[in-house]
Amino acid sequence: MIKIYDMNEVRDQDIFLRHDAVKDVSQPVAEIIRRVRAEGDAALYHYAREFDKVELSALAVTEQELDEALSAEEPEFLAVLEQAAKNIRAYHAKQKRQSFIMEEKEGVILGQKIMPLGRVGIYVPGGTAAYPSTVLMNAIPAHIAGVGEIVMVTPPGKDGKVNPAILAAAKIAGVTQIYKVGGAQAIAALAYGTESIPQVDKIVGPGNAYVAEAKKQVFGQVNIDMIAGPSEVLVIADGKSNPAFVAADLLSQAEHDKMASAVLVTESRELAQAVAQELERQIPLLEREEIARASIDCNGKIIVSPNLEQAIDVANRIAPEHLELCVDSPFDYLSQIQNAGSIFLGRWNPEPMGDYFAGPNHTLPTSGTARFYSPLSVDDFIKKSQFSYYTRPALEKEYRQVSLFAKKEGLTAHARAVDIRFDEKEAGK
Ligand code: HSO
Ligand code: ZN
Repeated sequence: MIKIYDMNEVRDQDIFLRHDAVKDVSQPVAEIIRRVRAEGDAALYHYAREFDKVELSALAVTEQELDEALSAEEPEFLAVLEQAAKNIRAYHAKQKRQSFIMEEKEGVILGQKIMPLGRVGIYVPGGTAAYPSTVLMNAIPAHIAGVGEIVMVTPPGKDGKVNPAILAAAKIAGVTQIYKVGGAQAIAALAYGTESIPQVDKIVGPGNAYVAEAKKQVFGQVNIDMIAGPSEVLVIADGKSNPAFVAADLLSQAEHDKMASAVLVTESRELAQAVAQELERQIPLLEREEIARASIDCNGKIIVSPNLEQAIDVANRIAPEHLELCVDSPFDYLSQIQNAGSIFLGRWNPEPMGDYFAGPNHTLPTSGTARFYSPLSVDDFIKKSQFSYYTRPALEKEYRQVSLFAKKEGLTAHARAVDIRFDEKEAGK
């Protein structure tokens, strides 16, 4: 049963589960990366045998397999995927940045140009965490940024096939290549390239402890997105809230993982008690009862706060991945929220709307990292170059200042590169 606390009984750092106790897999991961670098595809076939228990004849998913997957899916589900993709595209299209060029001084042109990354890798977990929604959320921003090649990797099942819903989502989202490889070996393949799998510039997407560790180890060779921890939701609800709705929202995150944290902060002790009872009523109705039960009992909390302002202060201090504001006039509080990955405003906006459909991304900073990380966005798939241009008269106006600056740093070759252009003796050469 979930526990109810008074605000002063819980420390901020204990509100969400801390997961610094994850087991250290750096050694086996380093060995997998070494072997993929040394042996390429042969290592990938080897690990498919060892970890996925499958003898693959090829790593790439063929067009035919893709078409088969699409025709295997229910038209009704495909229509939902299409609509979700449309909403996600419309939202992310707003994130596109413009290059700029400025000429504020005569003869000086300065600018910044925005370019898509050339090739990105998207990791999609297998098994029960194989979410087509995550394919949409990772691939669509890349596509909108203009990334030319979007390479997806995902572990095959024992039958050598990839979950058809994942393939359908990949097709809709604009993924360009798909390979049947998972785990740390997939990350190594994307980072260094093999005979079949092209090297990418950035790897995004969630994964288990091995995948997360592999991403850390290849960082620098390639870029990576953030390292995701277990899901978290903080629901702030006033006394008018429907306890059944609040309990359902908490459970929607609790069912992800035994390590997930679902926490309610409310000013109403009555609501606190009613939600606790609702959780007991609803947990047995769930297909993933065991996971939700473990998450709620171990990491779930209900905290009674003296008022809404203090509830918002808690949110800002712990920086939740998801923050629900189940109150009247939720927009009144928006400006007070400083730290949260995704903010769900109002009583009719349960968190799963964001997981699947509304449009904003569901790849979000966890474990307090919303203090400095942002949701996955088009920005993750672009890079910038800057440029500058000077005419001779423009340089003539400024070179003395640059020369002085350079000499102050003791860098006389720097000074010389500007001075020499206006030295009559040198200019005549
Ligand atoms: N809530 C998860 C994303 C997800 N939910 C995928 C359902 N499918 C990320 O925080
Ligand atoms: Zn979810």
